[in-house]
Amino acid sequence: MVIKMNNIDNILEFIKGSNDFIVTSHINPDGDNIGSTLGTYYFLKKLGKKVYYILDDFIPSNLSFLVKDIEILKSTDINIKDYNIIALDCGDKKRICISEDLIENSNKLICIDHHTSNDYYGDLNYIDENASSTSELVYNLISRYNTLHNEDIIDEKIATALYTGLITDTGNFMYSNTQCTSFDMAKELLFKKANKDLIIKEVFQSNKFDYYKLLGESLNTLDIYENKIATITVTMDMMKRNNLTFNDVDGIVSYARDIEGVEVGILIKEKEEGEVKISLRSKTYVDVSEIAKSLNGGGHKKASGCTIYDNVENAKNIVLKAVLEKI
Ligand SMILES: [Mn+2]
Repeated sequence: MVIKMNNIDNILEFIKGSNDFIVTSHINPDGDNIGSTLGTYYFLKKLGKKVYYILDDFIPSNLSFLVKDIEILKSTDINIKDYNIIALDCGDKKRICISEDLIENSNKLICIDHHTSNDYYGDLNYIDENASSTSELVYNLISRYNTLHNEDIIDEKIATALYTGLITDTGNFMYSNTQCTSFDMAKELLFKKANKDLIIKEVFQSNKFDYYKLLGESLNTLDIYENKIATITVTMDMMKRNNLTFNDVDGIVSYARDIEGVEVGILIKEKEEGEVKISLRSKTYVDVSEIAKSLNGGGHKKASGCTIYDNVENAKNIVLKAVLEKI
């Protein structure tokens, strides 16, 4: 039976009765992607389950400290039959970053997510678009387990993973998705020895020199339209020139959004020839998830993305047109 509604207890019940799990997340990993997946990984391990962390993508260098003690596998690394999948932080089934074969042959697909665009694709779902982060949902899930079983599962590793997801998705408690519950969670995780100083140092204070050279180049591409839309463009050539990979270049879009008077910031980032990743950020009133959805992407009201299969110039014109219609 497909349960199309949120039910933490059903998910916990199912986890209790099953043994083998794949945990995974979306392509182009970020802090919440890795934090929520890793938190779930350690949680399941503590319950004595067999768990595989699979992600067919590369971990950005500023987040690799989180996963240095565990093995992240690729879909082609394993050959298992009887297993379930927990997909974390994936707003769309197509964004789950493991092979289609693995998804199709799983017993059950459990979806835990906070994207506005999520259509409840899992067999079991826990989706809350108002949650700060998927890490907060994993925190709720583990807390509920603790309550039901009178246990104390959250240790330093789980706390550090979930704290990373919380602070990266809320922009260090700056964005409007930050709730009272986010601070409750932060407080509890710090009690559990979340390594906050290490997280801040690794995630925010370990940028490469090359990153700043690329940032300088990309700020030179800044354009403003109607005083409300700002674009920044990063091409493959620029990344190559500065020895950076696609996943290492994150966060630049905020420079576009954070300009006075600008409502929508857009980053146009070339992934491959003919494949351009678009990141959209809004400041107050524009719902960028609608714009992303109209271009086959998705996300949150104030942070969304999509991919346009065209050259950089055309991709920029396509996304600009879509944003101008909404502003
Ligand atoms: Mn997230």
